[in-house]
Amino acid sequence: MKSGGQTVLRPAPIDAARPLAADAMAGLTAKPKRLAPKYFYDAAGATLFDQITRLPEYYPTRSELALLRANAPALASLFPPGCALVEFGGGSSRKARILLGAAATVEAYVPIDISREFLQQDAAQLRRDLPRLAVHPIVGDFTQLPNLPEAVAATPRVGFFPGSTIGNLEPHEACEFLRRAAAMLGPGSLFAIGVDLVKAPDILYRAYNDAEGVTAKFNLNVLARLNRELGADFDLAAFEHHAFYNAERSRIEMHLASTRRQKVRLCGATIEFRAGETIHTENSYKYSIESFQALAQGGGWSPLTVFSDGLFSVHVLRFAQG
Ligand code: AVJ
Repeated sequence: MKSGGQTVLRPAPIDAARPLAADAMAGLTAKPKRLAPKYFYDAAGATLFDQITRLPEYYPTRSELALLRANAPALASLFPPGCALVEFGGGSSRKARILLGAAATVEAYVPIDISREFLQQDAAQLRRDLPRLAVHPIVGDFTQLPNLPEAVAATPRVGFFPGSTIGNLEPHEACEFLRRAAAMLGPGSLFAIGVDLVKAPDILYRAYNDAEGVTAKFNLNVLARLNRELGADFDLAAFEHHAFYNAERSRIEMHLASTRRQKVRLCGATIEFRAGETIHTENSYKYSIESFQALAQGGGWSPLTVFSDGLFSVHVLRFAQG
């Protein structure tokens, strides 16, 4: 901002210890430039993602909800009596409620999410709707795998990781996550995981390039967030949403491409962009049923059953040994 030739400082909190500032700085000074997909989800990003889940082109949410509804009794019949349902980074209990409604045997629900406010609201509503259920929300990043609450220390566990969020991890990270989830959930536990499937590239392409441009807004919102929270000066009109299927690596890639040569200020530094240079903002890995089962086995889990409609899959895994 300029005023009478003087640079007016914005009230930009500059704190390298803050994960967003430190990560944004590291990612935007790296080659190639990148930003982690977890930063999409501020309040505006969560609203945009919610709109994505209702787009005609974005099949994953509809497919997964239908699979959960159709197979909830079969899934629930596998749950150990008196178990705790532990949900990783779900964003809302909407999908867990389908399982909770079919499995009267679930005693406790432990949602793990990064948003405290959201978790508390959701937990309060769930306690009203299902008074017999003990709800123990944990504030945390699902990849950090926080300790489970004392109250479920002696309870058999069922993990639940819907939404194909596991697709944001590199396959070796997903394997490591599954290994650590096994250690956290313990021997004999089950794990239900939603995983998007490899399919015709045009279907995948459309799911991330919707006609309304909601996914483009969602992608660009990460730059708006850096402007809002870090006082950066990204010109959103000078970046374009790029999403494409990388068949060699079985993943959708999302990028933000600079439409021209430009400089952006961020946390006291100047970030330079060449015309066409991109920021890599997301990978969304797609698996076949077999390739995900092989990954799960590498992480210590045995495939028990899988539900699929050809577009999306819900895997049920068991952790046999300690
Ligand atoms: C929440 C990671 C499963 O990869 O489909 C949707 C995020 N990005 N549209 C996905 C997303 C663009 C979504 N996941």
